[in-house]
Amino acid sequence: MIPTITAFESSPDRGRGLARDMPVRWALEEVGQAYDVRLVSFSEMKQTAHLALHPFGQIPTYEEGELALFESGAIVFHIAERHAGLLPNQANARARAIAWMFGALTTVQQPILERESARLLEKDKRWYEERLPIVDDCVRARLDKLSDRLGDADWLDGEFSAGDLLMVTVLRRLEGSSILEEYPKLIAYIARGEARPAYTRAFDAQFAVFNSAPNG
Ligand code: GTB
Repeated sequence: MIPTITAFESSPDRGRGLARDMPVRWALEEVGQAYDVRLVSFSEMKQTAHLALHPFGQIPTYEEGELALFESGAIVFHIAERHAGLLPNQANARARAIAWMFGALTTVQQPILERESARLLEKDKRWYEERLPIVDDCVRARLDKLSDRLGDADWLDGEFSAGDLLMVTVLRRLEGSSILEEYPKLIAYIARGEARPAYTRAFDAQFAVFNSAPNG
């Protein structure tokens, strides 16, 4: 059965693959599962039909027969559990890969999103100049340890896993920022993720949506 995911009809990231349909597309490509995409507008996301799929009125969603899922991490986990290639078979290695999935989406992503929202929403606040170095240091605290742990390895724990897929996706939110330049090992790690053929297919597919939009 071919699953259907939802994605932005018109992504505010202008085709940079930063919206959360990207990790889902990437996971599907990694395991060789074909998928359909239903594009939704911002207003459609808030209507009853979409809210039945996603309680918070967001993308992505995932439909497969009678199953409807929301949350990109849960969707990637579902795909990784149902197909070979994204989680190791050995029980302890599998548990560790799952720990990296949670680590990416919670411990690492949280300060990155906090920094993003400070830069986006607090620029004109009187505390902004004082707050920015604080949120930057919170990001650095995570990246320091992540970079140390990765060391010279290609991936976080042996073979590429759903943990790496989500970690690379989260780190990409920092691409183009000066903070990432302090971490050459993480830049190389992101580049390895982006060089995977499955990543390229997923990126191209979401870019094609942006490119074909009327004002794309
Ligand atoms: N925790 C959820 C998940 O991982 O699935 C978060 C889902 C989410 O944030 N969805 C966003 C959404 O639907 C799109 S991806 N927003 C519409 C709304 O809430 O009304 C987040 C996103 C949006 C834009 C950019 N960008 O422009 O760079 C990047 C990421």
